[in-house]
Amino acid sequence: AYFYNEPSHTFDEYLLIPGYSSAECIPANVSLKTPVTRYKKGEKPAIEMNIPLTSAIMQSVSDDRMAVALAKEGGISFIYGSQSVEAEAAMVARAKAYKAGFVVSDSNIQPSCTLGDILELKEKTGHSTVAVTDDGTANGKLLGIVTGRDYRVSRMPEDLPVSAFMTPAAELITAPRGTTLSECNDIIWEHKLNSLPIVDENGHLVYMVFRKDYANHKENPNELLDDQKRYVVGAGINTRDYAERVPALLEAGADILCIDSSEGFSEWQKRTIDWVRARYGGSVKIGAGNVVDAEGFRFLADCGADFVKIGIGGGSICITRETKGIGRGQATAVIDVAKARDEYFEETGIYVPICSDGGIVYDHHVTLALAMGADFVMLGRYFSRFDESPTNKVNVNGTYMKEYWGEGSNRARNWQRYDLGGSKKLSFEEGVDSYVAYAGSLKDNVSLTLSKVKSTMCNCGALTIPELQQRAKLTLVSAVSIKEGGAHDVVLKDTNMTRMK
Ligand code: MZP
Repeated sequence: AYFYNEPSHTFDEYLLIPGYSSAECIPANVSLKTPVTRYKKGEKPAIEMNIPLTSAIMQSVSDDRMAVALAKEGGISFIYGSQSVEAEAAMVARAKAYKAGFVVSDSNIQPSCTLGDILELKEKTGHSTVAVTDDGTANGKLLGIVTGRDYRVSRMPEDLPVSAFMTPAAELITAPRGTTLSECNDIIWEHKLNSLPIVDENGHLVYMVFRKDYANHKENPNELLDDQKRYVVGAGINTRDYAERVPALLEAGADILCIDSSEGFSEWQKRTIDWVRARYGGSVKIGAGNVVDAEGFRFLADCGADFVKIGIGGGSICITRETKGIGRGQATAVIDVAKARDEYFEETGIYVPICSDGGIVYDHHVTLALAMGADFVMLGRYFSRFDESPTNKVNVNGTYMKEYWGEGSNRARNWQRYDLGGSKKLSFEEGVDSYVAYAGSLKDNVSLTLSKVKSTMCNCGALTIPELQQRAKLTLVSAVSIKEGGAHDVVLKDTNMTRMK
């Protein structure tokens, strides 16, 4: 057996030592832009993110709603693959159909719906506006808009011409009754309207379609858009059914794929990437993983992976280390793989971005992962706590929680993720089913997290992620000094106080 000389460490065992900060080093000057896909020296990556965050390929984390919310902030969601090909492709298509900034409604419902159905949909999705279309899809004809806190159907006085609602100077852009929801979105987008009157044959107003975020829309410079102002959307795949899944996801508009596996140093990943390259060449972008050492990285880089994901056993819901005895402390894994990534770049002139996946507990762990060499991170628990995650918000003993379960749990039954050519089942669990404390909106939390990341970067004298990677000074801390890092030797006034992470 080979024995590593050093123990493997995790993020909590490291601290950053500040470097010189010039007067320029202020959070407002920090750029968090980062590469996502491989590129040659002197060229630009095909896909970059404006913030270094991706959401985990998990049932309890990444669906179409999460994908849109995260892309709005500048990151990428990888929609979970542990569902049928059709269901995953439909989620990708819904996220891609969502036009940046000017979507009327992202929930559609059939005309036979009851008020109860609408309430249920609203509760499930958190949307305040629901469009009723004749076939329940965005391509169906728009029959009405149900809006407002009390879900009254918005009816307009029937005998008023639409011009009565417009200021004389306003350009009168209307749509006829029967316009589809998608068409309304297109018109709203094209003319940058706040609202679109739907009129009958006599030019009388039937109802108004409002831009979804009419009240508080502000352009976000970080928004991650590809062609045609659509959000960038990722999707998970497995090493079994890629011949059916990949074409369907690409057809639905996925911009980037990622092989979702608990252990990626395998022939199965090579076969999957080979198949994608043989069929699509380099035009389809595909990440692979997970690995925890230089050998695993080099294998996947040589296979042609666009990015490589790092992490085994560090996820908050993961019990792989306990059940199978495999894994490595996440910090050590990132440091080792980052070194291999840099050597690979030196040797081949090809930069293969790396993603630290799992085990981020505190916001400063994001900064540590980046300082250790990660180009971006993937988070599950973090995103599962937000309004936008697909799971139920439940009240447990007076506290709001969201459900969060691992892909290797009995609940998810994602056998493909743990598959090493065996039978189509999970033989034993590698993940748990859990609750996480509900934390509000993605936007508010991501902006707080990133403000902390930027602030620490300034302490290290870095205005970009590559500068942070070059300049960071990292130190291991002893168990005793970890204790020193928290509040200590004082009596906390609020004994139930949950300290802000
Ligand atoms: P975390 O952000 O919750 O700590 O970790 C999320 C990561 O854990 C995922 O991106 C994935 O790599 C991993 N994961 C997902 N399900 C399991 C499991 O059931 C798991 N064991 O380890």
